[in-house]
Amino acid sequence: MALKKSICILGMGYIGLPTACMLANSGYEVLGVDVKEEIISRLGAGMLHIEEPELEAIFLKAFNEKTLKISQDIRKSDVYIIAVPTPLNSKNKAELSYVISAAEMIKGVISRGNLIILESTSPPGTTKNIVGKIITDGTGFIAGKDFFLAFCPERVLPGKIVYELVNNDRIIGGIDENSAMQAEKIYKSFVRGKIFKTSLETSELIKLAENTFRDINIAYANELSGICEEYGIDVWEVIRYANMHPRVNILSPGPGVGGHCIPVDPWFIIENSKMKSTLIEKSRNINDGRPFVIAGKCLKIISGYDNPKVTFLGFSYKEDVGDLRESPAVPIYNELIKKGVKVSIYDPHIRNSKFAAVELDAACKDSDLLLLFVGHKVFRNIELEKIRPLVRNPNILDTRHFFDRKKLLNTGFAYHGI
Ligand code: SAJ
Repeated sequence: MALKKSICILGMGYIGLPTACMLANSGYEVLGVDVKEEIISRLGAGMLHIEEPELEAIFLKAFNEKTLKISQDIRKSDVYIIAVPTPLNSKNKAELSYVISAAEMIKGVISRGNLIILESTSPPGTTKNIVGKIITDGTGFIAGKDFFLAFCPERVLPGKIVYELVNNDRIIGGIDENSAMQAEKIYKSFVRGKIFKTSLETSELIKLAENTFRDINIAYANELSGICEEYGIDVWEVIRYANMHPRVNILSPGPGVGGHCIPVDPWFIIENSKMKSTLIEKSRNINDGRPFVIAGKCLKIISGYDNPKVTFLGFSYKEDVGDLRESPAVPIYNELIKKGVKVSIYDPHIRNSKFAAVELDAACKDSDLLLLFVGHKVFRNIELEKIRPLVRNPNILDTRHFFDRKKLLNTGFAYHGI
């Protein structure tokens, strides 16, 4: 019997781990590698370290069937997939040190004919000039001749990762056609969406262009909400009806743009570009300013109260996830604390964090303002009539247009929107 092809995935985070499970359940021998000991020991004991719908089932299948193994050390494989973080540094540039150390690890074990795929979102040129170059400098192997090199950006939505990994279309960039074809074979084992092949740099920019489009659109919605407020017009009604036009799709205003991708990727487009993109930068600044606008609104609402208390309903960066990365809730929280406001948090999705939430009743007790920061589905079960007697002053600031204003007024709360 032919030996199964082996794949080593570097980075066992939100993308690397689900991808490892998919491949392990699709006929490959997979080794999941991470440098963090606590991640390795949890996964090695058959326990997840991240919350994501449907992930546990596919992880346990691969883990129990031993097609997915976990290790802190890299091992010789046929294919190497890099899925490590590429955060933003203090100068708004891509921090590529994790990509560099992953490539250094691969350099030590790579053989002729192997395939390397970079999945981490990166500025154009990274796959060839960083990953490819490290391998060539260390081994003399030439990309496209001695080994295959591809970029295949992840495009899945946190909260729907497992579904979207299978069903989304994928873009694959290769240093040459053969590299793209080799990578396509790997993804075809579990992807039901279409797969499109292009050049390395094009695929790198496609990923950034998608998230930047969303950032600019949200910045527009946020700016529109400020303008509507000035005119005394309901921004949600404007957007709802404008979006009925067949060629308009304005996203929603909110308390800011969080997560590890949308607030980061627009900077990757402009970091090496000589053309000054005022649009991309301005949109980033508008969205980064939103938490301060919301904190200002909170302070205005509670301005007449002694020793005020604000209660966050939701604290994660978006609905139905426990992910706190770049959550705009944090700058709002800090701003309120700085102004001497007492703050409590109710977010049933958040665990193991210094912002770990208390129960709903305790969080709302003696509160002067409930700040609906993110509209988790479970919040639909909150009975505001029962919360009303617990609070000191019945105010709600709804940053997501989550509550029905009329129904809310019947519960005795005052409604404040954006
Ligand atoms: N947000 C708004 N208004 C909106 C939509 C979102 O304020 O109308 C805010 C959210 O509350 C959140 C932030 O933007 O704080 C980002 O949320 P998101 O749902 O727009 O995106 P992510 O970061 O969870 O996932 C994005 C997705 N990209 C696109 O939809 C183009 C996903 O497909 C990518 O795979 C992911 O980034 C990534 O990893 O790059």
